Amino acid sequence: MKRYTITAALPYTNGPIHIGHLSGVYIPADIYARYLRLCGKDVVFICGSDEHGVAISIKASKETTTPKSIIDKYNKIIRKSFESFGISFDNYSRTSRQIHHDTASEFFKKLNSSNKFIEMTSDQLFDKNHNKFLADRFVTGTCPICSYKNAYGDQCEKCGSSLNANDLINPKSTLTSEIPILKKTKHWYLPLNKYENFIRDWILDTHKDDWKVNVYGQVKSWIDDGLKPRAVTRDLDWGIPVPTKEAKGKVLYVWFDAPIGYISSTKEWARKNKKNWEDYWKNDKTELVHFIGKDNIVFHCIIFPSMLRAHGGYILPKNVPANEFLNLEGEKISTSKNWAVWIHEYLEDFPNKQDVMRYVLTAIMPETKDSDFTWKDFQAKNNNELVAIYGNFVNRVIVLINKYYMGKIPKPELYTKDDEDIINSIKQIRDKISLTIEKFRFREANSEMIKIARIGNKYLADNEPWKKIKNNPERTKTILFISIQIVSALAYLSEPFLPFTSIKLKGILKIEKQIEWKEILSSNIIESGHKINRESLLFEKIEDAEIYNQEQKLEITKK
Ligand code: B3M
Ligand code: ZN
Repeated sequence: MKRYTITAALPYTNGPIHIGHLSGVYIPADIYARYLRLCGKDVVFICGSDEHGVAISIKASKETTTPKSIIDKYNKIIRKSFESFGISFDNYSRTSRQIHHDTASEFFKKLNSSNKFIEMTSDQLFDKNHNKFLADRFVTGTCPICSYKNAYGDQCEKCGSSLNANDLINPKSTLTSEIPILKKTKHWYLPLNKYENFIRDWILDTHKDDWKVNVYGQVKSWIDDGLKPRAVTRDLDWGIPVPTKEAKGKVLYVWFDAPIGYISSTKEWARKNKKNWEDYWKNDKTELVHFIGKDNIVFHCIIFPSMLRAHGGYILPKNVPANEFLNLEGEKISTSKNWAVWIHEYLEDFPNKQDVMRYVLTAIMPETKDSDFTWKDFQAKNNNELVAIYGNFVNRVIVLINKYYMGKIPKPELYTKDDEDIINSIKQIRDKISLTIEKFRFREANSEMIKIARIGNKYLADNEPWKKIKNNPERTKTILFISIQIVSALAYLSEPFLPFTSIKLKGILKIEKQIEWKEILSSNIIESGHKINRESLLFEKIEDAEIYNQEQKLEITKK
């Protein structure tokens, strides 16, 4: 049985998550994991909270509290948002846990003892008033690549370049706005320059056709520019202590420890489930896939793979299907400006409408370029697609079977070519969904899924069973028998996209059996004589007033 390790970027626990996170990372990863499980594959779907790094210290000082209370607070909120949205992680860990500290420390020690690092003393930015070195987000300045004025010491959010604090032009401390001085300090560096050929052979020479253009392009431009040694330690007081005596008071760079979090989360899961974690990380038959946003490409395609390579024994990702960004009402989502649709707030305003948001975020997923979420489009997709196509088709079939046969599935008595054609076309869609999901084209897969209901509606409209019930009962029975097979197929095939709806629909149909994906519709899913429940609505129309409220909520944040 084929084995898969699927990871989704570990969210920083310095704030709640919003629709951009879901659309870019967690929904595609969840669709992929659910689909593979339905294919009978051995899947572990891994995530957890990223609880180190400067972003967390900064948030703590803003809220005048400790990093620990920040991570506890947001870990709880984020975990709940994922759970209520049906993101089906097999394990959601935290990088503050002992198992992770141990795993990351061991990893560092192994690289250190096999001389994979270089140790260098150099001048680093230092804030005299706070008596602190200014790494990563503790310093901002002008980006040397795109001239954006507020780039961070580790990354420019404008052009996406990953930076070193010393590269910034006119650096300023974010603690005091002071101009920092330079002070000498020693750090451990991974000499990425030594891994250039490895990355070139592995990605540039072999993955031109099966990796996404945006991912391949970023890797290529990094390699073309030439890689430099990168520090994996920091002078900070929040993080995993560097496990060597000479590094007292220093911690591991958050981007060194965080990806190891995938490994420690897998270990934690394996321990709980009596599995061997190494099967998922060290067996070259296992496919490792990282779901991330575009700002994380360099870490997952260059730095982490180089770490794994330096360590030895680990598999490399088979693919890294990074997405672009989602905008909101035409503007960049911004946490600091509160320009976002927060998941925990959405759930309060629209309880039980997780699938609606999942559907919309899949339909507009920023797969090849940035895309835009608008509340009006959200409403239109709900009303014109989920209600008018999916819900309507299912409802018509369930109502008619209840009305004509008291809910008992009729026996088909008179087939026409049309019936066979329709079943074949649904089977083709099933295979098209497989193909597109396997190629990470989730938007297309989602639109194929809704096509099933569209075809079902057309079949009903063309065959008009309600006009035949009196003078052609044999034909009516067959049409409704075929229709209920399509409804059942939809219950299975929409599961990766609309997991809550799928459960609800299976409940109405009273079907429980497990069917492997490629077997769906290869025989009847539901038999004559089986009794189904009465109809109940799968989707409700969303009124203008509800949309207006959401738009107002955003308007207010602009003021
Ligand atoms: N926490 C960055 C982010 O949320 C980071 C991802 C870690 S994945 C190992 O964008
Ligand atoms: Zn820039």
